[in-house]
Amino acid sequence: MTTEELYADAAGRFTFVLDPSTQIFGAGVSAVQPVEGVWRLSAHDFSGNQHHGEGVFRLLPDAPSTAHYCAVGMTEAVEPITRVRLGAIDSVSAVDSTAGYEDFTARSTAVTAGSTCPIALQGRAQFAFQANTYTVFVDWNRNGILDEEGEVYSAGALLGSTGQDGMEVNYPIEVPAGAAQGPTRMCVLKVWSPSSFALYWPGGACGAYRWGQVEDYTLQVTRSEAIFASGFEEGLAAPTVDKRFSAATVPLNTPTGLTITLSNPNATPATLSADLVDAFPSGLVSAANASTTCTGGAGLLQTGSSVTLRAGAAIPASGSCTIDVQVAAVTAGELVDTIPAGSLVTELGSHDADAAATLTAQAP
Ligand SMILES: [Ca+2]
Ligand SMILES: [Ca+2]
Repeated sequence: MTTEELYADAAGRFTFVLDPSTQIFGAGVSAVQPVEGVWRLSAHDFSGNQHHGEGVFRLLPDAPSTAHYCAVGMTEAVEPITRVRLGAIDSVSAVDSTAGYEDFTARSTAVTAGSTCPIALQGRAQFAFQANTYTVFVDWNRNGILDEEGEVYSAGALLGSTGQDGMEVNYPIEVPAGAAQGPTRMCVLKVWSPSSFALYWPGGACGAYRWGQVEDYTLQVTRSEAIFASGFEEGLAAPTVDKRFSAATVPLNTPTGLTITLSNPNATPATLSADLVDAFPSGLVSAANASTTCTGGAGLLQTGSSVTLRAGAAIPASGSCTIDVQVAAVTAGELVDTIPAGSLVTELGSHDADAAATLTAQAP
């Protein structure tokens, strides 16, 4: 952030630039660098009107991947994690370690999607009155980002442990049913808190913390053996299709919006393995160019009487995307536009109910 005066542009927007000269300090974080992680920006109005606002944003690496996780470490003193147990992992490490980060990714265990895996954590506090919080991050969707929704576990806190007295945090880690298969990064972060009355819980797996330690492990995620006859694995929920017109009743030859919403309840994106075609009923025609928020693939294909989302497009994990098209009725009466069950085919399953919407076109 510059130290010069800042002026809004004609639209009233400010641009703040975080760079290595930006001086930023915060509770539990002493980063001068704009490190990757969760940030909160708070603005106050000094004119006496008591206006203020704030928002949370995240700094991410340019190209997050499982080959490049953001850096995390300790800037002050190392207070080690001394033992981590989860499944086949029983990882004992030095109580007097001086490494803020310990790479134990070679230590791994198998976990099954949809199961619960208890984790037990031990570590050393500098003083008997000191509390430490233990936070576990798991990159369940294997996208190179460790601290998304459903990937952060505030596992517990210990007060004044020596790291060798058997005191431990116990927490049940629930492996999401939709977790991606394969080697998956787990990060354990232990950080100092002023006391057990003021526990500090990190929100992000990136950045520079002051006192504590970080250890990385590998979870080998497998899905359960049960396979449905359709070839889709148990534990996955099929994507759904919803469609609606902007207006229920319109005059003839008057454009109105048609929105098709594709939703995916799974923790991994659902990629279309076949074209999704919405063939309009007789009497309904395209009135303007269609657009979509579904990314990937070859985009949309539009004709006068249909719109198609091409194979390769993806519905975001635990989210949805839409296809929007302006249509108009050229014949009067009730026009029912249906996408039959099974038309949306993705690698995570097909939708299992007809999606229909009715437009009533009124003759003048
Ligand atoms: Ca350790
Ligand atoms: Ca992730």
